[in-house]
Amino acid sequence: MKNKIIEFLDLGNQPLANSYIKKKDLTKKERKYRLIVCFNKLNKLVSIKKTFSSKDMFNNEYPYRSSTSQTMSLHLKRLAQKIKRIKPNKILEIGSNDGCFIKNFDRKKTIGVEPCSNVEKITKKQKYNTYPEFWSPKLAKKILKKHKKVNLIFSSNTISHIKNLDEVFKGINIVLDEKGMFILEDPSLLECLKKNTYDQFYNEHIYVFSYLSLQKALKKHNLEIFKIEKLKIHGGSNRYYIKKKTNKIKFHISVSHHKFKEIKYGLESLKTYIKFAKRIENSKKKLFSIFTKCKKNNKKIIGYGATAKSVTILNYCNINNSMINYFVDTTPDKQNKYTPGTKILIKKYSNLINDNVDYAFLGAWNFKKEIFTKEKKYIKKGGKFIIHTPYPRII
Ligand code: JHZ
Repeated sequence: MKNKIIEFLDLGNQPLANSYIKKKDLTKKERKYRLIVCFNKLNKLVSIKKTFSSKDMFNNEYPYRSSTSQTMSLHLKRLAQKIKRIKPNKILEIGSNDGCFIKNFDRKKTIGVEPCSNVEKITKKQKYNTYPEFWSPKLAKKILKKHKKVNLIFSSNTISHIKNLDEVFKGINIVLDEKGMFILEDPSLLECLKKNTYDQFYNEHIYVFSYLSLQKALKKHNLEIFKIEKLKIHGGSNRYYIKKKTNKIKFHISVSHHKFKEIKYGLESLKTYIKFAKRIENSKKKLFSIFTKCKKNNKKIIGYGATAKSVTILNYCNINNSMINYFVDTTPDKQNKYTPGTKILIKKYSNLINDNVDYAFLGAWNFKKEIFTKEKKYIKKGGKFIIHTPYPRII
């Protein structure tokens, strides 16, 4: 098939998400790239065109901490409780971040893999067995030698960040017990398209998986998805339960249901992606006009949650520090720095009412429920939020 990889969405020039700028570096030239999203007609993978080396993105200055959201902590705690019931001998987590998941288990039971050494230090200090390395077949062999085969591997919001999926799954095959399972959670392409959350695309998200694309990538390595759970986390994700082909666990009905839904929505067809791109162009215009109207009326707008995702939105929609006064964020490593590209100051979270905020742009829209509960008083006093999904509006 000629031209099997088709570019369908151009999100413009973008800086690297998560590369928050220190005050002293504000005048330095930022590294930028063209964020183009592609659809591979053959293997159905949706991916970004320009990728960066893992070391460029995940190093000893990585700011993101999974534990900063109560929703995420609770989500992983609940999964841990479920896993405890099946009594695995060992749990290996790929991308263990600050231990948000592994801390739910006995230290002797877990192995964490986290290449961002500043984050890995957190779990190491707490005496968790963690490797400050990138996941690879070489590391899988090292782990196998030391710990033998494991019967549970978990990875949340990590596999879509690794370009070479073949190496990922080779590693899984090395260390996963024949009767074990690999649980993988990542944003759902179907939900991304339905909710117009184009901000799921940025340099770290090399792929946004569908069941259709993931199962094809796994098949090459004799791995199979035998159950799927739809999750609300991060604006709509899927939890895929994966086994070795030789393992005779029965396939759950959720797999065929999910497959049907994806095909029905058109995830196999280029037309669906072209329509999505048109919706995103309109979304950009609408969001920009909301900001300009608010500014014309001299309203104070701040950003709430300086997410990696919001880097895509702000840079694509040309919303900068003339429109947003500052961001608030609970992550210490982001505070007193500036947002990539748009150079908006990120402040430590403070009360929106005392700060006389009129509108808060919801960068962390995926934690809307948690944030709206926290900001009850602000909302009661007439404080509003600006959100871009499923379409730009004031709420
Ligand atoms: P959150 C990161 O993306 C990067 P981001 C990565 N690529 C990925 O896939 C996902 O995580 C999982 C703040 N916040 O989770 C904390 C508040 O300030 O949506 C965080 O900075 N107050 C690995 O950055 C940000 O918002 C709050 O009340 O898009 C949330 O970031 C809450 C709830 C959050 O991921």
